[in-house]
Amino acid sequence: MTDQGTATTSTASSIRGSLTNSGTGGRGVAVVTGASSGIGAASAAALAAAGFSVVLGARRGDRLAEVARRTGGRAFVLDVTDSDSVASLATEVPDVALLVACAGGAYGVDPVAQADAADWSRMYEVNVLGTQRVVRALMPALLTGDGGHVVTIGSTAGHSAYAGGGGYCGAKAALSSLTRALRLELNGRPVRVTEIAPGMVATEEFSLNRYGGDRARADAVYAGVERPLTAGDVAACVVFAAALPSHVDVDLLVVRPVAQADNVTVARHPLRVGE
Ligand code: 8X3
Repeated sequence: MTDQGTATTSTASSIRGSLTNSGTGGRGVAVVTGASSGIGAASAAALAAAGFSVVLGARRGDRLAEVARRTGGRAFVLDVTDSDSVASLATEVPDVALLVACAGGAYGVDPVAQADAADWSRMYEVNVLGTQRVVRALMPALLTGDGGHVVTIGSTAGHSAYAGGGGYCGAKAALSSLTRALRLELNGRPVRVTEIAPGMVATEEFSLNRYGGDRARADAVYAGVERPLTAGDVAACVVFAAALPSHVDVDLLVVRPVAQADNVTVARHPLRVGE
């Protein structure tokens, strides 16, 4: 059973005792970080619809509460860059079936020789260290009961670099390495480890954040592209990997819109049909 329509925002006590795998009767508890928008919010909604009891984590409490209200999950104000915040989440979810580590983002498109190291630090801090903190804190809960599943939201940027992507590609490559190392370290334990690596996804914030709020440059990323991926498309991949039998581990799922052949080969016109 999911708790549709009973969303609450919590920094601590209100979800205690209510979110355990044994208590939900459905697919168990799914924790989604970065859940206040984009792929995280869409994943929370899709997982709730698929029968998970969803805990949504993100920094922006108001926005998070609104998403939780829509999806029927529980909101937990979470900053993955803050170890205390992550530790406090861990005390609230003793049994976790699924962790979707979605908190992340891109900041800047400057070439390596001109980039601001602060942007790179921020990307590494959220995408990589934030994921590591959450995985570490929730691992006991993931190993409880029948075991669990860690899904990291990587990027095609983590698998092939492009000009202007040095910082982001590096951070997502590190996230991919973290994910693969984790799978090796957990071999012999009942925990699946999956990286989902999307290409071009049009969300409300990703490119806007990357271009420092410059709407025109953010929109230009998707100009002319027939149907970039949506957050919901990626969420469907999360549900696909999670819903497979528990002995089936999707190691890496790379997903792009049809109009994108690789990171830099993008058709910016309607797809041609016929001869
Ligand atoms: C987003 C894909 O191509 O903008 O993770 O780096 S890309």
